[in-house]
Amino acid sequence: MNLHNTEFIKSAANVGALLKADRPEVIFAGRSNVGKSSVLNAFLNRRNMARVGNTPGKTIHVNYFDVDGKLYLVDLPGYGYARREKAEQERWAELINAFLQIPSSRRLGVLVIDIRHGPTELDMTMVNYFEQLQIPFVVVANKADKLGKTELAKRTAEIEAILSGRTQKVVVFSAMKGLGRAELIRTILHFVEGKTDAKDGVTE
Ligand SMILES: Nc1nc2c(ncn2[C@@H]2O[C@H](COP(=O)(O)OP(=O)(O)OP(=O)(O)O)[C@@H](O)[C@H]2O)c(=O)[nH]1
Ligand SMILES: [Mg+2]
Repeated sequence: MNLHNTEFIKSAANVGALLKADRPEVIFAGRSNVGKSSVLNAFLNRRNMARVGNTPGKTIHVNYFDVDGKLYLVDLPGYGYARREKAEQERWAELINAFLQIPSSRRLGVLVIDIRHGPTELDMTMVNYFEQLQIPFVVVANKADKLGKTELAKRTAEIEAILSGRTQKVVVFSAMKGLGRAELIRTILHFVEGKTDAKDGVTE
């Protein structure tokens, strides 16, 4: 699979615009501003594939990217943006619910949390969503560059303890520094193709 051969397909703003899940999907979910788009870009080693914003929670869109005609990467709108109006929150819930309920045989969730704060209560709601719908998920503990060594180890152990037995794995990550990228690639490709070695048939 050639990760370079990725293109933006569609930004779905309403339920009717969502795509059929006719191939495996990797779904990036998480709190607004946690770095979902940045993690997606880091995964692809592309600077501007998914839009990275300074104003969180602005867009309520489900963004689809096609990887080599074999996989969809899906950037979900973030949750928990405090200043969002109620009508917008309802629109978020409707879109996410509709998306998650589209029948699909192969879906992997990538739950992006902030290594300094997560998992928050809303993150645990997302965990419950994934579990109810039997979508396996990995946790990307992002912004690791913001912590020192000791604090990093402590926070990682805490996150692992809270989510053990529920997530496939916790990947310590920094979209800014590229930390954890190889592990995330390995994990995602293992899911998509059943391959264990990230270099196996992959063009990065
Ligand atoms: N220091 C640091 N900053 C990061 C990291 N990842 C993302 N950021 C910053 O966090 C902010 C939000 O990043 P986005 O990727 O837009 O976050 P998002 O979750 O996609 O946000 P929404 O789409 O608005 O929900 C940006 O200013 C990024 O530069 C990281 O690993 N380390
Ligand atoms: Mg984003």
